[in-house]
Amino acid sequence: MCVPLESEVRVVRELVSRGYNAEREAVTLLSGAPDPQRAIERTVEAVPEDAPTVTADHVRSAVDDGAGVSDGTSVSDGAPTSDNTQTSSGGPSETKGVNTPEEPGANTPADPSPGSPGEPGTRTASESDARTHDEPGTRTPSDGDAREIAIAGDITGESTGTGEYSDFVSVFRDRYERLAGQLRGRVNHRPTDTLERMSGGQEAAIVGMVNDIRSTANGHWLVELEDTNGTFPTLITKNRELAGVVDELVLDEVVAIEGTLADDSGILFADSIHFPDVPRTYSPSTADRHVQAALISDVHVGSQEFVGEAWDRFTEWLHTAEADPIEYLLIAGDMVEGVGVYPGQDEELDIVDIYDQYEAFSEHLKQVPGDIEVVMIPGNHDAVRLAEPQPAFDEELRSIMSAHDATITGNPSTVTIEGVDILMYHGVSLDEVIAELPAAKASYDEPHRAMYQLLKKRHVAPQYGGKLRVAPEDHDYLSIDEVPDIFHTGHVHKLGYGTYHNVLAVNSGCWQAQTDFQKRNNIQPDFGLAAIVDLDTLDVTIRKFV
Ligand code: D5M
Ligand code: FE
Ligand code: ZN
Repeated sequence: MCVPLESEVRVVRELVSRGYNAEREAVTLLSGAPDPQRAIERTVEAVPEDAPTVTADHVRSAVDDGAGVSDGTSVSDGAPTSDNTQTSSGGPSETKGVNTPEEPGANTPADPSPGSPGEPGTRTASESDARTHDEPGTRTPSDGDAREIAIAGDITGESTGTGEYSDFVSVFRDRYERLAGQLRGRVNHRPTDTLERMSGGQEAAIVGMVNDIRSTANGHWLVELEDTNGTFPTLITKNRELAGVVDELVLDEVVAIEGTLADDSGILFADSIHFPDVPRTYSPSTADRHVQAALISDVHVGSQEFVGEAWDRFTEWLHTAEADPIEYLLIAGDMVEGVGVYPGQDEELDIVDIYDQYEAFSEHLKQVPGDIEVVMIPGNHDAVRLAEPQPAFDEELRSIMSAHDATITGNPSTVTIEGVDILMYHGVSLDEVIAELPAAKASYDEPHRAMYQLLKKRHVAPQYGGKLRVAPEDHDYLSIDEVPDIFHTGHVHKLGYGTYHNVLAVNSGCWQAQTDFQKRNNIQPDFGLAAIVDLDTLDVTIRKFV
């Protein structure tokens, strides 16, 4: 029985073992064939004895002769056929919708019959040409003419921080100014130092950073706000509806509290709390044409738990006609497993040298079709400074990962693709938001709800300190100045998505099976999944590759 081939790397290895070199396009065609093993056999038979290199033409002629190889109807002898996949090469299953998929891959996939134009999973008839007629299963490379990509809010090359105390003061001042600016027009606020001079019983409002949250002996809440003039206490009484909002507050975020001053003007009794937030009526921008982006993160190459087979299936699928609309691949950090990230991590390393890990990652990235535009930001396992904002990979790492000519930018960054603003952030703060907030508002099972909180607070790292390190810079790169159309994070290794005030939030899963740490903590990671986003509608489809 032959071994199923699931990636270009394996196609290349197979050809090399038979003494052939191959043109890149030939490898792409072979790995995208419904049955790559059989396509290789046919091709090798068709290559003239004196030709050392397998060309794309060789593959095409072999595939033409070999009935059942290219039409997507054959079932390969070696490849396992799964009950809910639609092609013999092990195509992924899908779910579609705008809520958290309860069970990704549970939906019935499209009918596998080839050649019926317009049906899901089949290339549209209007675009068919001689080549697609011959090879309905293979990706047609896009020429990239319609592509537009721009980056904003990237720290790379702009870092001014020297680590001095004054830098921390300026980054906090800037955080306050940016977020307070979003709130000032909405309330009739007063500076904290003027409030105690006002006469008691008056209505007043404060725009401030949350400096302290404490419960009183009577079960009320004391929330101290700080502005550039000083601090002022507010009281949120337990029997008010407002008390339900207190559990959403975290230290260092900026809010406005409106209320009534006590008789002695020493405290403000809160009537309402305002977050910088995203307007409810926000109307996201979309692309002018049907084009898709695949959103992933946390590849963790170098870990013993890296799921290479799922990755191979994913990249193989990207070579099929079904993935034709995918012109962008966004990777939100943790390309590699890194070294020394957590105590005991070395025991689970497959590749112990960080540069070797990036070499291996680069090989995996080469499996992605060359016409797909790749965008990458770093995460906490990557070889850049840990403190956020994190700059993009340096020259040495870029040269290792140069094969794909990816757009390499900092964490966080706003990447504008065909008019759609995508805020990419790795997501270390999500751990903190999930730890601080009640499960109904943020949990590992619904990571997108934790993302909603970041949008509401208009800051990707609202709470300073804890595990998350913030680098002192002259301005705050972590505040969300402009509302994004899509917010993409990773880090928690759980897949979840949904919309918050019309902004699409997607937390991608990972490509790493359960680690010892996760086993001990009973965490079930979502691995081998890709979120495919239609940039013209912001619809999401989850594809499963395990
Ligand atoms: O993060 C993956 C997820 O698992 C994220 O929620 C942090 C958590 N995690 C994983 N390992 C540890 C250890 N050893 N301590 C604390 N938290 C951990 P990632 O960035 O991929 O490690
Ligand atoms: Fe990770
Ligand atoms: Zn991470």
